[in-house]
Amino acid sequence: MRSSDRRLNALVRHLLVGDSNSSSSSSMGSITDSPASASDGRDSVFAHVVQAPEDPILGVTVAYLKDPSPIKLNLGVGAYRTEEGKPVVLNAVRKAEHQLVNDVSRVKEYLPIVGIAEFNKLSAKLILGADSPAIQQNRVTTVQCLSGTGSLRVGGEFLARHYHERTIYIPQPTWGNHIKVFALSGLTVKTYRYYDPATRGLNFQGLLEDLGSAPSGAIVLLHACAHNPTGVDPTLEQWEQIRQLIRSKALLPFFDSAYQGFASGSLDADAQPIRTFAADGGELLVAQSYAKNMGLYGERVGALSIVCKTTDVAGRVESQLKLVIRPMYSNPPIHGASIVATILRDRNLYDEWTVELKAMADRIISMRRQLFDALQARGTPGDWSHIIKQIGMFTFTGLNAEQVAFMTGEYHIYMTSDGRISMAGLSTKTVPHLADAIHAAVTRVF
Ligand code: PLA
Repeated sequence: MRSSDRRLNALVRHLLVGDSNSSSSSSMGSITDSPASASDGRDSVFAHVVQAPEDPILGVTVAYLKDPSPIKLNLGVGAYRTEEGKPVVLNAVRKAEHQLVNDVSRVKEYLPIVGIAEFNKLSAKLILGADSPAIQQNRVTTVQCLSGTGSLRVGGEFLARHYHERTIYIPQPTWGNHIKVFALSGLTVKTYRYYDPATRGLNFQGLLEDLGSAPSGAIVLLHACAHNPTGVDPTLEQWEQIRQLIRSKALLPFFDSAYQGFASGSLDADAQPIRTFAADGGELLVAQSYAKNMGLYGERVGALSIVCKTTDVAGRVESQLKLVIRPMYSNPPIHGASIVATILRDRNLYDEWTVELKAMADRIISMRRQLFDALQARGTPGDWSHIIKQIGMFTFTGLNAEQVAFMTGEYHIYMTSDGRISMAGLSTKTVPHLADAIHAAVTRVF
């Protein structure tokens, strides 16, 4: 029997039996009157669909929202909060938005497939530097994408279609979504050693060995700064060695820049590794996100830039990026990218933004110090100096999954099961609660 017939029969059977709770169970009811709630689901065409697990990061927020406890604390997703624990909209963003809504000449037409041209130019300048030779020589193509994730995905699909080596090496560990984004783009995902749990620092030797034995031409995903989840970045000297290795083996660097300005508080300092790669004349990709540094999380604003050897190549690459984007989401949304362009083009707004950005980075750094001091004060066993050594939004605490579960169960503290905490979600008021929880976890749960 065909499945449509089965469905029909099931509905008919149901109607004949009747349903006392249903308002439409009269003998005159047609099958289309049948309320959805009347089915037990077995007749659904989707009956075989199994429940998927929550996302390991965004699912933390789902669990947090369900918890009625007044002391609950969400240190899962990397989203900036004020000292009062509130999300912020930056003043520079508010002012830009006012300008935009007051400008009656603005319309809601479709954007071009590659987005707002001015936004793209300004984004390339922001990441590669105002004096970038690659920009001056017109060999960078930039397309507006849906935040960092969308930029990575568009870049991944372009590479899977047009690049000769389809293997991408990602650091171990990395942001969990990288694996899925690149695998679904059509690339083969492999890892390179990055983090050493013993030192809670960089496994530089392992990194060099693994990239050294990667096949020539392989793509290498690099976190531009503020590595997620470890908070461990190479030094500038180590970056230089990485660059030489990558170039000598003709590997293709793909930078993920989700935290420019959030690591050091300086947009230029955080972009330095990318700029040294661009300065050697070689090719690279970079995915930019404005989620964190402009606080535009839900606006989904980002850009993918591909630095090419020549203007001609860049033009052809862009033509192919359009073929990736068009069937995916056709063209990007206007509002968020207009906010970014408004801020980046206006000296005063730009300056105001950089001050606000620095204040966010500084608050995170001060949370590191406060948490470290609080653990010292409690005499919590272990060396916690990595809390102040690591950089960016996250501390990779070294707590194991059982300790994390304990902290959630007993202290209502929500974080990813790998022991990562978002320092940006912490405040002076909540540090003691977190320190108590960590102390209890390491002294009671092994
Ligand atoms: N790349 C890295 C390294 C990230 O950490 C994130 C976000 C992104 C890209 C994507 O950001 P975007 O698409 O919002 O621009 N990571 C967050 C959020 C902050 C998330 O998981 O989506 C995190 O908590 O890890």
